[in-house]
Amino acid sequence: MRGFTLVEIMVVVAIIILLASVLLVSFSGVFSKSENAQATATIETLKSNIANFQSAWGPAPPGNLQDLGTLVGYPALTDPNKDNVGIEALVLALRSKRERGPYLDGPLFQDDERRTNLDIDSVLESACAPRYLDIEDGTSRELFEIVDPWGNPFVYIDANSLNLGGFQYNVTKGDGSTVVITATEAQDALRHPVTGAYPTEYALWSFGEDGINDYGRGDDVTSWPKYDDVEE
Ligand SMILES: [Ca+2]
Ligand SMILES: [Ca+2]
Ligand SMILES: [Ca+2]
Repeated sequence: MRGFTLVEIMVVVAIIILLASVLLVSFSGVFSKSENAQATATIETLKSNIANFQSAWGPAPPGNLQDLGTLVGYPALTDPNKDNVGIEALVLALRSKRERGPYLDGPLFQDDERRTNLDIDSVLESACAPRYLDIEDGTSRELFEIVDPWGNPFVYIDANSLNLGGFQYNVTKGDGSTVVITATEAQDALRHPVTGAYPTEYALWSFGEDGINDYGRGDDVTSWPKYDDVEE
């Protein structure tokens, strides 16, 4: 009986490597699909929370603390820093108990994996009083962000902020780096290539798996129907 030749062994090893890599690729496809599905699910939850806020307040939640302060009758409210402004204002507005709030999904708010505070900031205690923001007693005054499955905060911009000349802020990514979001760039990217319309009242998106801000294009996960299959 003869043994295997070196060439035969190498062929077998090559086949095993090939099969393993095919399996690995299909598995990672499954993982990225489930992460995309999770990002979509979080956006759908927030959309429904925003709809409840709108039915009580009229407008969509403001996309910065200055505008939120004006809405709740505490005009001195300002963003303590230039990081994560949109999503922080959204989360804070949805936590208000006024009218029929709080509007923010309980399990989402309790989930340490999805609720974080990457820039470690908080809102003034006086603004949390029942006649202003009406944030529940005993809950944190931290300015939280909701993050996507890749650890990056969702980006929120309301129609008013979009139209403020020069409006911009940074998004602190999970890896500590920051990305600048500008209203000017958002206006270009969010405009529908055919109809010229913008997402109604607000836009909420995740940078997607690549962690790069595409303003809702490319692999970003969005609160509005993607424009990718539309001819530009
Ligand atoms: Ca901040
Ligand atoms: Ca924060
Ligand atoms: Ca992206």
